[in-house]
Amino acid sequence: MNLPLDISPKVDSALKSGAPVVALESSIISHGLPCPDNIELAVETERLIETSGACPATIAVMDGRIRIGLNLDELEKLSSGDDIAKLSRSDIPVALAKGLTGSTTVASTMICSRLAGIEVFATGGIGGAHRGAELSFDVSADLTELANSPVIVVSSGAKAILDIPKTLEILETLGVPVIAFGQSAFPAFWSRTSGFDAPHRLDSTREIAAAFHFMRELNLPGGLLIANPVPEGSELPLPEVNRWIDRALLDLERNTMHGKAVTPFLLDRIVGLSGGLSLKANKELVKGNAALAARIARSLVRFRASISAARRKF
Ligand code: PSU
Ligand code: MN
Repeated sequence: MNLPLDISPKVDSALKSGAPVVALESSIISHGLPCPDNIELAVETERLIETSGACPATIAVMDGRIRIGLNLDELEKLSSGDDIAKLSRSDIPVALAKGLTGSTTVASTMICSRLAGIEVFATGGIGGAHRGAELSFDVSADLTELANSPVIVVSSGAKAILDIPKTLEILETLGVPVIAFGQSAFPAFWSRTSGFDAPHRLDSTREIAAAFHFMRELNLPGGLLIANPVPEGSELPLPEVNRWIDRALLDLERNTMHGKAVTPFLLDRIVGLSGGLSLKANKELVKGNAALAARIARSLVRFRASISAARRKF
């Protein structure tokens, strides 16, 4: 492969032996959460995936090389530097050309996962259509990437700061299967329900593995979006969340912020407005998604083994 791509020995041996692997993004570390909560969560999430029987692989670009599986020093660097670039799909080729260091968003983590052969990826909430997107045209590249890269993205839905119905409409147009896990409602990041139903509901990780298998067999590009609600005890009430969001959006207008700075600005403002409650919920939902992603990765291995066993019989 003519790419500066390094897979850590641990992740490499897991992939080669067909063991379950779960990718993790790094933009959430550098731009989604304050320090030191970000590094604590990054380490804890990796540990949780390990104890759930899968190999964690945090992804970033370091000095112009795509890195799959980071060590503690590297995670710390991404958690404490103010000058870490936020790299989405359109930024990756330039970052490699310039030898930059940057954190990967959902979109670019999907691209790197595909390159490494990782099929399951855990995050917090995906990007989507921002409120007012009909005027600003601010729609995250996460959505188009879900239609392109074959990865199961385990999230708590789209971030509640976004326009959820518009985001769901775009995903439908793109033909991305959006699947709520264990409930009908599409979750809203810090809250278990957004007030809108997800197009699909599945209740077992085996069914998710089967859906992904058939997506591949149908030769459909792209992945699945799994929407896993925040754990019950950590949920924040939607009406209160919406008050914080409205206030943060007013501050955003005053700051005339745009582009990739918008999402980190809003998340940070809401941590302040909620007195840290949103941060606590964000950490718990990421851990919940990591644990579910590990179960899905294990189910995928088992599902494939059962299919090849069945094939051998006939
Ligand atoms: N999940 C979180 N916090 C985050 C993100 C996800 O709990 O900060 C990041 C992801 O990297 C996602 C990005 O891709 O926010 C969306 O940014 P934008 O809206 O600029 O595309
Ligand atoms: Mn945007």
